[in-house]
Amino acid sequence: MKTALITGATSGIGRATARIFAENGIRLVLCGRREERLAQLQAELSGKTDLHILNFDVSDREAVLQQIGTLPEDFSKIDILINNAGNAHGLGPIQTGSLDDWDAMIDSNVKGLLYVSKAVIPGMTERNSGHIINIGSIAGKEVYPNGNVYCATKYAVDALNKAMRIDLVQHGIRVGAIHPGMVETEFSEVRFKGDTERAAQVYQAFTPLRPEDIADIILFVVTRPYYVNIGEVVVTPTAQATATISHKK
Ligand code: NDP
Ligand code: 8X3
Repeated sequence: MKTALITGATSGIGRATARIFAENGIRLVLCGRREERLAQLQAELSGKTDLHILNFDVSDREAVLQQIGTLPEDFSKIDILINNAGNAHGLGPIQTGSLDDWDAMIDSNVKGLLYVSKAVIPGMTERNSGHIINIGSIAGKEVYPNGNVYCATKYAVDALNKAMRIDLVQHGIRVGAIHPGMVETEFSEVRFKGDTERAAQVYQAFTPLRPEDIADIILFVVTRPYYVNIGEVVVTPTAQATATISHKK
């Protein structure tokens, strides 16, 4: 049985991935800050697979290293790492951007991804096996108006995904990124600081991706034969051609 560690498992893409992995008999280490959501997932999925929850903020490096470093033996050999935790905070021109929003995005999307990777990769290099999936974004392929710092963090994820692929190839570790366009999750609610009406408008007048669509792709990527490495997948709703060009009715 393989073991997967998923960050950001309490919502959206991470939660959908936890569910499909559980259905497919993958042992789970599920991470997030919202303890009650983790407990709910544990209750929902523990009949389907072995599951352990970790409650930490990915930007707290001591907590990341301590919690992943002291996993119970049954869960300590991570075969699959899903670096998913992250969010956008705000959408506006750089000249009026908030330093707190910038810190939050850089701390979770970039530094958090690095801290978790630092905690997991040594076990993989020791065993000369493993699979890392980094959740990037089309925002890491194309800068769009008002996206500035969020785009910069996702460009960093794209660069780190490529860097991991290069540095880890000698250890037989697979590395790949998924770069989604618009997926209807809590992403826009977080970006617009709880303004649910504005968040809902993002997904109106076209059919957005569902988190389950991304989870399906992740399952496909991690279930290929070991000699197959999928380096990156860019996936958008059919109605979205680029970050800024969508066909809305
Ligand atoms: P959600 O807001 O639904 O989920 C975000 C998840 O990340 C939550 O589980 C949240 O958990 C976790 N998270 C955020 N910050 C931290 C932190 N500092 N420490 C620990 N966990 C954290 O959004 P999505 O599912 O859409 O987002 C998942 C990933 O997908 C993100 O990296 C996002 O950038 C990316 N993405 C999303 C797209 C979209 O359109 N939705 C498109 C392209 C990429 P908790 O709050 O419990 O800690
Ligand atoms: C989330 C998708 O287009 O809002 O990364 O940047 S987008």
